Amino acid sequence: MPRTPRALLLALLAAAPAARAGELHGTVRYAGPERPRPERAVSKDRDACGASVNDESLLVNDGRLANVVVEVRGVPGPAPAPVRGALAQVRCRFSPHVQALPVGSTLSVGSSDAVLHSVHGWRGRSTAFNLALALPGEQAEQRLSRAGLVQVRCDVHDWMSAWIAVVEGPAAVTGLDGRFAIASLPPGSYTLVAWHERLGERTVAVQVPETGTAAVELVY
Ligand SMILES: [Cu+2]
Repeated sequence: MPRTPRALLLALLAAAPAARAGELHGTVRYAGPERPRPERAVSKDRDACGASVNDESLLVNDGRLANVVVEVRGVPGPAPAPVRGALAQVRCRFSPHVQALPVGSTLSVGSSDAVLHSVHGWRGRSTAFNLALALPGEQAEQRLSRAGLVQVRCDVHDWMSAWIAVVEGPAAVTGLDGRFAIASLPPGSYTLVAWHERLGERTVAVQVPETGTAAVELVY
């Protein structure tokens, strides 16, 4: 009996294997001797910035470490699609402090402060970009076309610092609870590379199952 195109399509769909994808989730713990740095007094623009700023370079809650970038290396298939990321400036702090964005993403930068900020991106000692925002509500955009770490500083307020990991693989950043999750990974054996601004890099081998989740724990 000849098949109609619709019946043929349904038969093909039934024969196609379901797309398999697993999820990786984990926790980053902190067992090291380093301690958070104390708050520091603000030396200028106190009306807009406040009297003091807390240090965000080492955030530990109950032994769990925030702001760790985790990236899965060696995943086959297309790289993660570019997205639109955001970097805000509120009371002379960058927010978020750490983020991971795929190569080719666009960073949308905004300020709600009535003071001049520069949004100065550094790759090591080289300037990657430098945007000036002088008015509340002002916006600027920056494309992130190269993989690697970018530190963002403000040339006016030396305490302001943020990090952008421009990544080639699936990635996430740990929250205040030290946890992260990366979904839709094809099954396989990969390397998970973790990076923290003060504590450096750790790598761990991970195995993503055909369905379900793999759990991993990292300790600094
Ligand atoms: Cu500033």
